[in-house]
Amino acid sequence: MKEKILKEFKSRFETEPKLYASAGRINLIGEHTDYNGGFVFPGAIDKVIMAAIAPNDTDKVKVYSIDIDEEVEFGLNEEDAPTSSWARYIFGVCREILKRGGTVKGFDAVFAGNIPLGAGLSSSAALESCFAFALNDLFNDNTIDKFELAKIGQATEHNYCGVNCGIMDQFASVMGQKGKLMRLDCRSMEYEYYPFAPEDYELILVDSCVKHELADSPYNKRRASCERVAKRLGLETLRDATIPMLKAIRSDITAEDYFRAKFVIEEKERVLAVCDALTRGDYEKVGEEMYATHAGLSDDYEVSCEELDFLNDLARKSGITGSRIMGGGFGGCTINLVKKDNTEAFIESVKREFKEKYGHEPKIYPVVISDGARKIE
Ligand code: GAF
Repeated sequence: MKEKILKEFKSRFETEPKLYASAGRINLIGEHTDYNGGFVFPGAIDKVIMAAIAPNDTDKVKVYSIDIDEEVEFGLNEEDAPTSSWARYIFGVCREILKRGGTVKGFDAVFAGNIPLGAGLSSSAALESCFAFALNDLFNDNTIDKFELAKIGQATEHNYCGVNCGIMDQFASVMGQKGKLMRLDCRSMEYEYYPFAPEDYELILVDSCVKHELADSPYNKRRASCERVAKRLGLETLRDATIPMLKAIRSDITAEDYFRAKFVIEEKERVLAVCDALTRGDYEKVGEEMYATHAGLSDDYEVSCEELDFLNDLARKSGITGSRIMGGGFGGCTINLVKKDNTEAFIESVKREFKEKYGHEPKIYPVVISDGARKIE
């Protein structure tokens, strides 16, 4: 990918670029908890967005996307927002840096990626993080704190892309470290790295290839439900809510809001249970919690779909340790905790049975926990 990007850059621009990359992410557990002040447990993966970038001594940004085969040019003022959705991520990052008093000048860039789009692996967060990291290096002497780079990506989603997301994806993409998952407390923003290299288990993603699209999706409605319940409870977020508190207001809120909040409260506890289990090396317990998350995401939070439920049932039937829908939902991947001895048989049966039912094989990605945003020398 590096060579392809550099070659493309040379064919379009005269300057000598620097190379940057940032990663997609997985999340072991803790779904839809980030914007509720809860805990998440993500890690960066070995699939990235990579960009070659060089300042161009103008006030214009010129970016070419190799994968989409499109070049977009835009200025750096608010009214210069491009229409192309992928370019809005980059424009948003520039604007958010400028709004914080940082520096962004004109630049030329070429980028490409190998994060499957719409698979729930946060290709958009990787794009934001890659450019935020690069612009911090190129124009700001790396004075913007890394956590702030994640917040810049999140603000880009809110203000330029129509997704009221939490901080998890951008955090994982920027802060990820090889071989380590991270437990992030999305209220205090404190985080801890957890080495994740079980001897007998591995993580496998099964991509249903049902494309998920969070913009204008029910994602924002889920968040609004949670915020309504928190407000009704007199809390800032659902972080301090409990099931008894929720039951006490059940008759005052809609059934839909009740079940959304119930999922979030239970999920918060599951993340803590998984942290505990990991410390003890109890992967069977981790797996149990993953199945419970899936059930909650499907029945109470209603962000699953037929294909993902089918994949989850299949994993359970095949005796797989843990399985659940991963990320925002509405399509994309399941994440599976699989005993290494079972991997081959699981992949074979999941491909066969899914194809029999839906006419095409799901895609399989082994998870390699890797570094987040970085400069490539
Ligand atoms: C999406 C969002 F971008 C994240 O912030 C998070 O809420 C996730 O869905 C669900 O856990 O990836």
